[in-house]
Amino acid sequence: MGAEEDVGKRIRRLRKAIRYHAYRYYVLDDPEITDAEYDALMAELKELEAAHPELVTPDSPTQRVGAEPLPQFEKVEHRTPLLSLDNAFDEEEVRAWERRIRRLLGDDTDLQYTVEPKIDGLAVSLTYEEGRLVQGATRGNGFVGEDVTQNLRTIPAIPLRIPVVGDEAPPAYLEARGEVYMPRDRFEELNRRREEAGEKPFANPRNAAAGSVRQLDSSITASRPLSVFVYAVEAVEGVTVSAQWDGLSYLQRLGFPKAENIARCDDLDTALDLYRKWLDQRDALNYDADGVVIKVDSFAQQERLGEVSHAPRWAIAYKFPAHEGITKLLRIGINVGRTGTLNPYAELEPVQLGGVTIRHATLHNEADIHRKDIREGDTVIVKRAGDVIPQVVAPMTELRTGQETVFDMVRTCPVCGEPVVKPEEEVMYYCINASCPAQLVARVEHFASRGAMDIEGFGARLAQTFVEKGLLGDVADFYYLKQDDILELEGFAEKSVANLLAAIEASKERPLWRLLTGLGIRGVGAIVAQLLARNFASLDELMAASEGELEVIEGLGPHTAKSIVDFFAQDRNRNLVEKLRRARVRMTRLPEEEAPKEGQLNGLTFVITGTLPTMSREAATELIEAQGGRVTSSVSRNTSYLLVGESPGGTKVRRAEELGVPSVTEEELRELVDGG
Ligand code: 5U1
Repeated sequence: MGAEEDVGKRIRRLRKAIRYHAYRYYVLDDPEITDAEYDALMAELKELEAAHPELVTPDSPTQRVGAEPLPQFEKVEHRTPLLSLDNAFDEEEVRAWERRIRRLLGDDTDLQYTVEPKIDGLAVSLTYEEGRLVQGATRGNGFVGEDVTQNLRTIPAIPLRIPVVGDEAPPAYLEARGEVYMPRDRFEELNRRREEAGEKPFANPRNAAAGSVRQLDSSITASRPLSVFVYAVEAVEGVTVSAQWDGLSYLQRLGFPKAENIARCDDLDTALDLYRKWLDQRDALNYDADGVVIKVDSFAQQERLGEVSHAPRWAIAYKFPAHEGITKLLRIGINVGRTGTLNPYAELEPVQLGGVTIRHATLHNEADIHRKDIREGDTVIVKRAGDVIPQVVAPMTELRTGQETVFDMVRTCPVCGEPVVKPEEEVMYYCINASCPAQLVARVEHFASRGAMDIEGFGARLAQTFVEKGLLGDVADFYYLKQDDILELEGFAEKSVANLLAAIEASKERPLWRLLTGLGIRGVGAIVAQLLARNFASLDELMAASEGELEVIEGLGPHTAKSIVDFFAQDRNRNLVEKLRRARVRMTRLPEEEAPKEGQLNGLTFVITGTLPTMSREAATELIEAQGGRVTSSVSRNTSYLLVGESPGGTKVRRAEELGVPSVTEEELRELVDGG
């Protein structure tokens, strides 16, 4: 098959997919993919058509804007079309936009810009005659929309009558344009209620807003928590408005809701600073915004600039990096975890998400892969938000070529080649070969990690090398390493060997809970290990405990109790403990491990969000716990402080705000500890 034919096929597939998603979005209000993903499909199609103009057809989705209005609503022809916006995805594109408009207006022209959030909702036009709302319409295809007046009348933020302000009568005619949206907190509440009632939850606030406005029964719209943000005076009689900023102020004077933090600025650098500020706050806002809109303020200049193909030259949408994207799943690989779990992961064609290049995503387990019908070779939707591990959300089955392969779980361990097993009640497969090198690498890495024995400078790469070279056959071998053995490894010199041996030596004196964590017993992480150290004075005492004795410890479940007993019942593990003992690794608890801690943070509960400037989460947790505080994963009324780093999670920040939980920075935490 020739390359040309391949391109033709891809173009046809893309068109089919775009039409399908446009229909789901515009007609059914039930999209299956995000705007960003839709944009990505359209961008690919545009690119292919630009490279192969002979393949452009008049019915290609690139050749028209929007989709047909729903047949059930009355149609409304807009007096002036509702335009769309050109997008910019990086600063250079915004600067190129400014250069273009400066060329058109004359290089030395004074320019002012407004910077507004680009709210992810449903575009509407609101028409008032003699101060009364007479028509509310959706955008539709930009030229013809739907008459949704009855529905928009139910939204409290939309004035039904424009009041007389001072001695100023309402304008004889006004058309305002804006975006109907659903505040995030109300959206979450609505979805909770829908799920409780067994109804399908909305995918996101935009779908919820659009679905609510486009209801034939307006009492349904009335029951939905909607709001509006108006961003333009499209037409007004009897009043002169000569700039965007003045238009916004005028609308506010007439009683339309004021959007927060809209600014007017004198240069593009300030506008770009504002973009960065919005981007920083994006997750903490109570509405979904997918970028900012930068507009030339003066209407006279707007008029001179005009528009091209349904988008004004005088405005640009500078989009935020997407949290979701589309890419190709090249291969499904398997990682072997330290307990022998076989963890499937997706190897992806690199894709930018939230400003980070994503090459791998988790696939959880075999059952999940089949439930979502994810196949090797699929075009897939991937998602990454905040500090969450990237995930494959779903395949785009409409883009399948027939070449995709259904995933078949391996029957043998990809590292040691031994057969794998799947306990009946579990979803995971395991390699049960105790000497599997992959498990050993993972166990060694875990033992040395900051959350366990904290052997400084020993990470994943060294774990791999030391196991491969046969220097570590189990975790106790750390304490029997010889200078000369390490010196033979590439990249090591006397100084670095001495540093590593000193770090290993220092780890011998770690608190008991760290050793317990480092052993890698299933179900025993740092928290359980600390609980155990509080209840047992030594490793020997713990090893002698029965399941019954363990089960009665508050906070310890029967599964973990069994797992601990099973672990120490194995000769291999008992031998390991003896080997560690001979190396003089501490096996008794430190006095401070015994009782609940007393400290500056006694009784306080923290939740951590975002990346802290100088500490890892483990280090922050350790610091808090060392001072008697607790760290939990979600914000509640019992949370004392939200410890906030860079790129914090929006839900945690909002919840903390709602509940009045104060936020602290890493620096403030240190002050609490040092100066309290
Ligand atoms: N804030 C804002 N959003 N928004 C969307 N302004 C704005 N302007 C738009 C659109 C589509 O369009 C006009 C510039 C034509």
